[in-house]
Amino acid sequence: MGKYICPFCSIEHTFSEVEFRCKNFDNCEGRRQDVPYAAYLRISERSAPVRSAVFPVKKPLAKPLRDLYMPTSETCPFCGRETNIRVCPSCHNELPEAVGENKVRTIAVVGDRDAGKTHFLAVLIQRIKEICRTQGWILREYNDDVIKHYEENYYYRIYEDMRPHDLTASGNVSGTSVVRTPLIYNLFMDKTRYTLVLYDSAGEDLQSEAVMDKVNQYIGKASGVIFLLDPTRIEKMSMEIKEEALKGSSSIDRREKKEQINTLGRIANRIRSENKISETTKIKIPIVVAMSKFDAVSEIFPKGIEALREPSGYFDAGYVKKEEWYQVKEETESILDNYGAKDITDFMEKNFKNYTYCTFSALGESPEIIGSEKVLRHKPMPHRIEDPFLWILKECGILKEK
Ligand SMILES: Nc1nc2c(ncn2[C@@H]2O[C@H](COP(=O)(O)OP(=O)(O)OP(=O)(O)O)[C@@H](O)[C@H]2O)c(=O)[nH]1
Ligand SMILES: [Mg+2]
Ligand SMILES: [Zn+2]
Ligand SMILES: [Zn+2]
Repeated sequence: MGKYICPFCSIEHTFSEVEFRCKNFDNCEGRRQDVPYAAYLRISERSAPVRSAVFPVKKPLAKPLRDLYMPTSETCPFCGRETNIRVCPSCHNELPEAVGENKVRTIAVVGDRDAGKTHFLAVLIQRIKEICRTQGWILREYNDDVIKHYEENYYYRIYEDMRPHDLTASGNVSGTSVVRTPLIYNLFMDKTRYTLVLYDSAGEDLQSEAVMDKVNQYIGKASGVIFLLDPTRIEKMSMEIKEEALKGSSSIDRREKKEQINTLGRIANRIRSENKISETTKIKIPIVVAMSKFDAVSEIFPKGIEALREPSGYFDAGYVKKEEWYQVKEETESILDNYGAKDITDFMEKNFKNYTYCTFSALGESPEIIGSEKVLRHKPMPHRIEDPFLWILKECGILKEK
């Protein structure tokens, strides 16, 4: 209690350490080059942008209250104007309001290159908005930057240009980066407001623990992790998939593909080192292994795989149905075990306390290859894409299970 983790730089602070930014953006005398913000952007001090003053609270709250409440406003020591813009003392980014109420939940979407993370996030947001409409909830972008970020880096390409996304560029660069910019939403459910912070990752960055240390700190601090597993990379499965579907469902050469278990291993290591969890203790952070690209593999699955073929029943219900979830988990796990991915299920069992499995498709069909281009014949037709997300919300105490 009384602490929060910055959704931008992942550094933990106590409530009383919060700082404020002057609202007098253009005329404040305290305007100067914002060096902590430049460090967050990984640009040199010299090129730091000039922004209005950032300052700590003048009089901290009395000790017993200090850990209970986050200060809500302060006056600028330079121009005297009152401000309620709370910023992180480490990176100077504006903090979502829910930070002070401990109602921020962060979800890390991870997996190898080409596993489908970017398409998953692009389509998931649309699907969650649909669910919210049926339930009378609201999912709203945290600010205009998020609207722009989502539209430009996730939405337009597949809903309007009808072309699949390129693989995501590494976040290990200076300046702004798509993957270092989280997607932040406010979720209004009944009378409660939550802030959801969704992190995409570049599979390329997850190939090295040294890079992960620099750009993927959020993984170890996340409220939940979604690990996307690419079925077209599970050898026994890929041998049965039609050539055309296989080609359309992948952007990298077969020889470039790495074993997915190794990435899962690095994720576990990252969580262990961040939270000082020993090798012999199971990790408690909820994690779901979500098999992507179901459309490309559904044909090859044997009889008995039934729940996975049905649309998700949580859409109308607005809660996680225990029985349905159990079937989804069992069927996915049995597919992994039967198609030679038992290394994954064994690893999960050994390393995680709170884990589950599911299967989804973001696009609903393989992109088509025309000449040297990949195109989408239809707008995304997702299948069970909400499942991993809703399970994490349940584990975070936001959604009910019945
Ligand atoms: N058949 C099928 N293919 C998909 C689906 N989603 C993604 N793909 C294919 O997988 C490729 C990679 O998807 P991305 O979402 O870019 O993968 P990523 O995990 O973000 O990859 P990195 O950014 O490199 O980490 C796409 O270009 C598509 O060819 C899907 O739902 N069905
Ligand atoms: Mg990507
Ligand atoms: Zn920060
Ligand atoms: Zn000022």
